[in-house]
Amino acid sequence: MIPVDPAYLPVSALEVPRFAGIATMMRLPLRRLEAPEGAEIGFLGVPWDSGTTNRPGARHGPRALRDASTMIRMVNQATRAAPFHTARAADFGDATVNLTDVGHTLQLVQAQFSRLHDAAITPIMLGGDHLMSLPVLRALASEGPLGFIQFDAHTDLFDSYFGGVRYTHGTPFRRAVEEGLLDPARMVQIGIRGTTYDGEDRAFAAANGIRVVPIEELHARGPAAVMAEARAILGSGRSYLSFDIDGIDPAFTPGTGTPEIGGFTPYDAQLMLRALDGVDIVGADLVEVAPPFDPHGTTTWVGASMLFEILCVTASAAARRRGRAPVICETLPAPFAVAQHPDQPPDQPPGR
Ligand SMILES: [Mn+2]
Repeated sequence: MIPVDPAYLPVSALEVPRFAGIATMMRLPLRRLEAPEGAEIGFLGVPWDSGTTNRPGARHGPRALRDASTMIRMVNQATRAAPFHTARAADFGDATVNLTDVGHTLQLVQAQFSRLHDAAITPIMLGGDHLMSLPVLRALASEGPLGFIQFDAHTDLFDSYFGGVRYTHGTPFRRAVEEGLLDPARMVQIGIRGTTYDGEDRAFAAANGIRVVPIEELHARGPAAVMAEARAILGSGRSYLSFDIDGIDPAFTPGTGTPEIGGFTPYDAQLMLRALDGVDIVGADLVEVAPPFDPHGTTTWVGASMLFEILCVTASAAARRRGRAPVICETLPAPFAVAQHPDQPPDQPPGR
């Protein structure tokens, strides 16, 4: 494998133990937002959780994810993807936020992601709570509405909380649709479940043509069938990938603000993320990891591992936009072809 630039390869654990040194994301080089040129993928943390409606703690997510991510190696053994060889990735540290002012934070975070976007760097945001996807979308949608795939227990399409507060982690995608940042006809939300208020968010989704895949449907049809449909919805246009760690069952990821039982497994999530290879992903995030509720570190470890899957498909898209083929590790045998399990019922996508 020949990397695009050896200066952007992670520190190898074959040379320096992974517990040693300063923990950058996946042991990538640390770069400054003030001089971002050269990178093609940029991790940027948003240590902010003032949008949470229940248990806070996601402000500690970025640092914990960096520590856990030092376990990540070079190659995806399931797909042979070599993301660090495919695109130049770097860690841009954490965005400046204002924990006491939602509006100011939305402005600050948008401006910092715009710096990456203006330098043609594809951002991967480390949350932080899910409200922080909104300023990232505002930074990325300058060329028009985006397609959108969301893995989550909740739609985050609610209108307001606490007597009219319109900016919480339960409302970002309602705002994003209203602002024209997302194309509702190219939106899909997977894993929705749990108790709810009155169904108003689902009514908004239905009225706008947003495809919601409830967890019951995902379990019944399986990841392959659901992702075939999701890819058709996203199409070939620019798309954003948002992964809320609470989409995964809290048996695996208890360290989050609003856990809901009955979720998908980490393996389901890996299969679904791998199925996004070839989609034109122009930005991504992983949010809602709350280390104070994660005493054993399982949630951060799952989150860091999902970020590697996200990086693989995002690096692939960044390379394709530049006319390069994604690098694969030819030393590995051809991947096992994961198909729909024969025990799954026949695929019958419902009408939208
Ligand atoms: Mn969410």
